[in-house]
Amino acid sequence: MPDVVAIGETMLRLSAPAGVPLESATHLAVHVAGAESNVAVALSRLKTSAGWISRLTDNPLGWRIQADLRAQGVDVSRVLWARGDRVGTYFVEMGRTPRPGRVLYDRVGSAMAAINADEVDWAYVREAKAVHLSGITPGLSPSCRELVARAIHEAKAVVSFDVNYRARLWSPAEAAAALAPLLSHVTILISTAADARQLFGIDGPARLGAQALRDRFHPDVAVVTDGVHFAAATSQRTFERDGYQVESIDRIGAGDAFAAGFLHGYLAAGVERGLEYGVVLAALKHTYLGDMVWVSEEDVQNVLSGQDAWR
Ligand code: KDG
Repeated sequence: MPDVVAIGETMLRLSAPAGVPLESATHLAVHVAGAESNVAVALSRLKTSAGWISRLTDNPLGWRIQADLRAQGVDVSRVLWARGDRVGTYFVEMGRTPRPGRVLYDRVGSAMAAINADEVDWAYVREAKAVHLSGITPGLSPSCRELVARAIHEAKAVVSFDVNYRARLWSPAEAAAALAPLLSHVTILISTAADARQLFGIDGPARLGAQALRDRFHPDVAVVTDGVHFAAATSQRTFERDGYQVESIDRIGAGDAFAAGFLHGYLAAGVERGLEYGVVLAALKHTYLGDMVWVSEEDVQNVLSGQDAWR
């Protein structure tokens, strides 16, 4: 049984090459992309075993997702398979300062949106040391909302929850109303400073944001990130950590990399180690195209020691 079980939707991400607008792209790169499976992949690469639960369509697009996650060592044995429905996709146009990137979802009616919580192997979830969820899933459909509530209820150990607000799914008010009752049952609550502000009106520096989130929802640990620049985590004590300078190729998935690093470090040695690994993984993710961070323990140690890997 894996140490961590992540639950959520994974799509195929179709990206135009950097500098090419979607409206004129002649080819699109295909990447397997899902906030929770990104976390499972990074954990697995760091040797924290991970499983992923979702619902996929039984066709070549679903098989592609299964194959890529399995290739990263993620246990996909509990994925539910649909005959109909479809695999969600999304299109990405890469931004370059000062032009923002563009994301177009095509995921309504996906196999995951129609998941039935009664079909999930909850015994598998109960045996994990941690369950990782995100605020994307409850925004997908009523049955996904039920699934997340059930997962929190069934989990016997750590529940890690990344707020992950997605404006293309719902409004801040809708998201806040749906997430608030769930957040008061999680162990680790992770949010960007922007999401904490938009959804919960929590403003100010990451340290105060983390404290305010903990006061509001009472998780064991509240973590607030400010892009790659800074992160703070509050439990009995508050820890802070500066991020690393990055040469960014692709920022999508950096928040998931942070969550994976945090969870990996937290499970091994507590909050401070979690923060340390979180900021390293977020920085490393920026250097890879696609959603996944192709990290190894050696990469983490190189960043932590300021080593140039060529030496
Ligand atoms: O964090 C990256 C993910 O958000 C992205 O790959 C797509 O999971 C996704 C979503 O639902 O937005």
